[in-house]
Amino acid sequence: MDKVQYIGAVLHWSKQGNTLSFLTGSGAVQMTALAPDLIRVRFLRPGQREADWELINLDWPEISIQVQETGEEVTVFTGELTVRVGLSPLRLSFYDEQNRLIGRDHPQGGIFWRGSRVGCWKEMPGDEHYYGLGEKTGFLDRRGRRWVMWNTDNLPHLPTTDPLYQSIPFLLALRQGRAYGIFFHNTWRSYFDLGKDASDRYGFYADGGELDYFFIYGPDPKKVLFRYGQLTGRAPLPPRWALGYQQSRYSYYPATRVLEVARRFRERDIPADVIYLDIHYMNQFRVFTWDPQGFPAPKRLLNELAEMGFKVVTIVDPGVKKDEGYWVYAEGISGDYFCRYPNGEPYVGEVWPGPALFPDFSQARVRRWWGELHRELLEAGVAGIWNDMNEPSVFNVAGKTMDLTVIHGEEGRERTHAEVHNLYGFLMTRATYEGLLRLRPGERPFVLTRSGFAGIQRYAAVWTGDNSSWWEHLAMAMPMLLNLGLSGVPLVGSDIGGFMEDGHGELFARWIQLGAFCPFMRTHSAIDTVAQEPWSFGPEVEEIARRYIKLRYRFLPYWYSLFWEAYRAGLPPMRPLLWEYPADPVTWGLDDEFLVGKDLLVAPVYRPAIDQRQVYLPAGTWINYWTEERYAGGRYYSVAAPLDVLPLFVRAGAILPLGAGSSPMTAGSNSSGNGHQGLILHFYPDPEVKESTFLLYEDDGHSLSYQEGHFLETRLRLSWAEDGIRISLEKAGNYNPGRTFWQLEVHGLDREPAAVLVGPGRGDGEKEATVEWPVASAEISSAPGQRAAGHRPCRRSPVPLDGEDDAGWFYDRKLARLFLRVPDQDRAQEIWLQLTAE
Ligand code: MIG
Repeated sequence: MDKVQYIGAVLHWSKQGNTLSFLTGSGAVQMTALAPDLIRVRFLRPGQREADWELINLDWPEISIQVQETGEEVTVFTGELTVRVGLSPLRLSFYDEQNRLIGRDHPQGGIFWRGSRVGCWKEMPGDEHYYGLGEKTGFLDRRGRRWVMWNTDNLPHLPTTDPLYQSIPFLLALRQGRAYGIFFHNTWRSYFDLGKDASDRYGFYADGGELDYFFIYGPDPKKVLFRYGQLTGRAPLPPRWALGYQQSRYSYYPATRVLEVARRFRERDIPADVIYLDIHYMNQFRVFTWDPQGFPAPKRLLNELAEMGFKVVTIVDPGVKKDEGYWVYAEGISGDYFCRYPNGEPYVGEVWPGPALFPDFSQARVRRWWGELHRELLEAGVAGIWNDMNEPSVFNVAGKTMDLTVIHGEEGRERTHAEVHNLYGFLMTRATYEGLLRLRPGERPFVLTRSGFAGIQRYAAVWTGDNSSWWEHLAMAMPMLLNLGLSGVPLVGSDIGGFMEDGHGELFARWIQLGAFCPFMRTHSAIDTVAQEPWSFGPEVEEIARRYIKLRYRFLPYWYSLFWEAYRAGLPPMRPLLWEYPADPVTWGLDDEFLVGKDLLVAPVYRPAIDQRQVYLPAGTWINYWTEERYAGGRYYSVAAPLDVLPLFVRAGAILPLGAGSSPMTAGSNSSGNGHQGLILHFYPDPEVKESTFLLYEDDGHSLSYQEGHFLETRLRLSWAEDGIRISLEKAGNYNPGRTFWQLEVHGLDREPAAVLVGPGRGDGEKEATVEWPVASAEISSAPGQRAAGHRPCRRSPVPLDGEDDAGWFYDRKLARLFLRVPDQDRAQEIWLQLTAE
């Protein structure tokens, strides 16, 4: 057994541009300042080959750094960070602008290696908390365990089960309200030991490859994720329909059954956008084929579904059936697209179709071929692709996956499966995503994946695989999805109702309530389990499902704007409370409630027979979405939660763009194809909140033209002053949603305004060309100036506005709410609710 070696003392150091190189007896350590808050550290050992997986963005504008040497230390100043490099032995310490220690190599550790294993130990303060690491079981805070990065189809998901399908070696650390991140850029089997080996240190190490990590400084967790998104890529906007409700089953079979399920949704007035076809749609599990008995006329089926407003997503697994008469297999053999053993024999593994071969997605030419294979599916009308089993999962073998000696890569650039394994799913979704993009240029691809790696957000949505219909898994979905979000993946969800085992009504009701506020909302269940459609558990549960699915659709404009924020700034729409309240110790481990955006707090019930639950409300005032009751935050409340109630709170000062009560049938395909009908802007003014903003984002919902600037951003602003409430709407961008009127509802007004004045706003309307921290959508600018000239009184209506194309306002004393309609204008608009007579 090799002995652990530590990095040792620096023999010589030098500086080129923003990179410092330190030579030790073990190799060279390179430290590069990519940005004032982003430091890359690499340990280069003799004879090592660089990984080049296009996982990270290395295109950073050069920044200026200052370097100082004192006897035993080299100090680097980036403007935001001070990095002190101890020379004997080599140790890194990171300090903030106020010279407070953020983190440092462990005094007895630092960079180490043993044979091909390589890693780094860091000091672990007793009060530091850890998040991220992708898809893991357990609670929100990752501290105290050793976690493994090795994509595995591991069942069932017990509290101790690790690893699962996704590996995302990104750690978000939070201490006393201040955050930093570590991204370990290494695809080999790797480990994050967060205090298991010793209680005063944490470490990350891999069984091969390089020690290559990025230190990202906050102190705001949003800033860490912003940089992480710049480094590993951001999620493109999903097609709007992918945010709607989706129904799946392993498997809906045959075609008539699919139609029957789809029809039931429409008959029962339950909105849904997508229906999934699991493995039985294929001819004996041959990918890119249709079962001739069950699905004799796929085009006709998909047409009929499209007429009902349904999109179809089909599953595609990586294993290609070994069958001489099967064209995909034949093409793969003649093109030399499959993975091979070092001796040239193709690798064969047992999966659904029996013995199967596995495409080598690490090669660009193979990805191209695979992408092209989707042509017929798309021509038949398939809207999106679901990639499963792509860990890859292999039956009846000890490691549940491919042999580690199998070779990937072009000649001369070969890599073993041990190095490529964690990337296999990522590369498969890349092939799928890029294929869909080529086949349907200009349209947003939709890919759903089980397996992935850091950066998976660039190509796919992620669902958390085979959970079970257990209350424990309803509870676990929250920390799992929250940490996936903190690992840079915004479009995530768990199988609603649970996949394995038999679901039941109470569980389904509670799960659909949670699912309505998860980014990706899909019900799915396994073969041989009880049916799990919204109507499967009797009329009471059906009514609850209908209500919460409709609520999902109401919140779509809000969700959609949050996905814009995810695209622009890498911020997750579903977020733990610590995201917005990092200095509040209660939030550090809180994972049975969460935020959607900054303005909505969701506290699902996750145990049976509950009609009350404890809800922690953080600082500020919170408003019960259902009752409009107001609560002072900073403490727990016991909140009523009978079976049909999901506790839901709105932050005082919030602005929520919501769909009108009559929800569109589908997210992506209402009459104008953009889902904008019936938008209502809800304002929740509060005297304690002087000003708040929300960036409403709109576009065509399906094309890529937003990347060329075809979108509309409306900056909504709400401010409270002595004399009244000001609301302003500032539009920027060149997408026209065809709106003639804005509809507004102002909540919590205990008296009728003396007057409502409407007029032009200041409207600088400037668009920023680049996104820099702090991001525009998170920014709160100075309060709008005095009321501009030219404001006119708006007509007060003594009766509720009836929806005619007419401006006016109506005050409902009982609801304490003001309803307002104002014509849309080209310029910025300002609305002034005069609370005291002038
Ligand atoms: O071995 O395609 O996680 O969602 O329904 C099971 C059948 C293979 C696993 C997926 C699940 C899917 C199932 N698949």
